[in-house]
Amino acid sequence: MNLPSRVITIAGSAAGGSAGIQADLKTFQELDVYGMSVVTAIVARHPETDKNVHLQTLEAIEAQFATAMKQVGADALKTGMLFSREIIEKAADLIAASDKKTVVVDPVMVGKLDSKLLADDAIDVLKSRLVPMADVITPNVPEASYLLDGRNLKTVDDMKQAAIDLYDLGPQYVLVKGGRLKGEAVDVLYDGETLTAFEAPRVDTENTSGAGCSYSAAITAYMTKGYSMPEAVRLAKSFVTTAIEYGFTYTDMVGPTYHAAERMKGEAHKIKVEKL
Ligand code: PXL
Repeated sequence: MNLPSRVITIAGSAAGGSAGIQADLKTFQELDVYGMSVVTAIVARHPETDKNVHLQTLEAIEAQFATAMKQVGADALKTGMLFSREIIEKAADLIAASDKKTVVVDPVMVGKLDSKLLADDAIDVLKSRLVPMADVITPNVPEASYLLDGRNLKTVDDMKQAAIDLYDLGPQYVLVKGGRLKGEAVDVLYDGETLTAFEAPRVDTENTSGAGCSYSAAITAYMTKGYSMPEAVRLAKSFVTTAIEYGFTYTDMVGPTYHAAERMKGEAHKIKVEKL
């Protein structure tokens, strides 16, 4: 039997199950990748104290990584919510010391459910330590803007320039995701030479919690299966667009995407790919 490839996500736990570690693991499972997790923080609002971000210790983070590596090993590593300078540095040290093959860095900053997922003083270590290790970084428009000192990004042309400038931080690829702009959902990939646009129709829904996590998890999964970066992005965007299309909610809160949609509905979205 060909064993499934192995991915460790180093990210936050989203108790509601729509985003973070939970979204990553659901995505890995859907794409037949063996998922493991290193929980950096637990995001869960306490009804009385209102505390929402519960950081894990560096010791607990290191122990989880050591356990996953020893028990299974990894073909790829993905990072999500890391929150603090110290955790970012720890994640960078662990990645540097491992014989990793693929590193996907999702520079998570703010969740759809109002939580702040990156400390104000942590952006510089994210840029200087973690981003340069990445095969790909996957910022959405607000994250790309923050990584570029607050630059205003409104159009696909702005996203193109952002991708070019973020490439200077040292990753192999930059994917700027335009889901938060108006019109078609256009994402721009840059590899230092070529800009490629990936376009999907906009889905009219509020239930997109964790869409970004799931998208970058799917990119990671497809990369471990040997797809090139543009192919991994196209397939992952198709996966997440179908998951968004069938997103739902159980309550009056923003709901999850439907991770099983592609499998259960037997549908894959056609993504328009265009060299710019
Ligand atoms: O969707 C971004 C995100 C990432 N990671 C964690 C989250 C969220 C959003 O709520 O809770 C842990």
